[in-house]
Amino acid sequence: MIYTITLNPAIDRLIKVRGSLTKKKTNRVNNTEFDLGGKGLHVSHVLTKFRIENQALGFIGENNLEQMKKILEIKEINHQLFVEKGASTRECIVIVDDSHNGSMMVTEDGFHVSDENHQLLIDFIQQQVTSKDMAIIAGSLPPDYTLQKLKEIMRMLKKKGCFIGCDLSGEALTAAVEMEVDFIKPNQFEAEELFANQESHFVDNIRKLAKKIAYVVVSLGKDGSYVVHGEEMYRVLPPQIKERNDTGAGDVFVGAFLAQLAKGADLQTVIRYATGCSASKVTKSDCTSFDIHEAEGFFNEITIFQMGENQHVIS
Ligand code: TA6
Repeated sequence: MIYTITLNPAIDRLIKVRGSLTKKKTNRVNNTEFDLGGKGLHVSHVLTKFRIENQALGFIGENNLEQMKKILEIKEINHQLFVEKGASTRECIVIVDDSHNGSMMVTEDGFHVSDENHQLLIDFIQQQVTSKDMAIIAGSLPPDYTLQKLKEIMRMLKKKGCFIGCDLSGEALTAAVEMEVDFIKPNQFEAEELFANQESHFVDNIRKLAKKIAYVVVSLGKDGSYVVHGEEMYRVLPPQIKERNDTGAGDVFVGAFLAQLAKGADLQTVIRYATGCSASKVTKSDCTSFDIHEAEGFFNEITIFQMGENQHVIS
């Protein structure tokens, strides 16, 4: 079982505007849709598409419970989300326009999670998670949710001996690194922040991280990624595609990566699926859709370059 943990879930309000989104201009809306939001929930959606048994854990607001439940049902998300009374699940506004030049995301903070609900999550992990499972904690922390609480979750998962992945940023990412989790996926800026006090070269710093963390991915958006596992380090170049909405591409990458790891695929296959699925996601206009067959069709267009002494292009 793979457990995804979304501490700060969201409903994505996808707004499509006509022409190019421009400041100081009246931007006219073509269409508005609601989609699943929150990084761990997105990962669950990907795992479900790969038919990997998974359960989404986290919290959900009482006030717009029905709307969120409907979205979870449409996306076939198996979940155990603890309901926060009197709270509303936040909205993340995602704006796309006709320029095919990236989406814009404006997100609310989210709701305060009570100590009782935090404890319910801890108890659930204690009772259900086993060493054979995988867990991925993804997305921002809710307001006032302390680093201590996040560390408590990580400690409980560590105690269980399961594989732990984290798609976190800032202090939460630092905590994940200190805890020596098994997988992280910072983007370039998050990684630079992490290496702020280190003098060595960016690539050497990534290599160093991989001495403590089994799988380190640094995503570079359109420019692909670095992937390091033990002594193996790869620079991955994605296929060239026509971009429609890049929101959620990182979550699809993480979901496909974990799905392939869970299936026992070799690292290069893992990288191909993660990169291909994420590219497929970017060609779609909503925040979650991607196509596994389309991703497989991209495999020949993905370049995987092995770095180090024995540098060579693998495909
Ligand atoms: O990665 C995209 C996304 O999952 C959006 O769908 C949106 O809900 C957002 O991230 C939430 O990110 P955050 O870091 O605030 O948890």
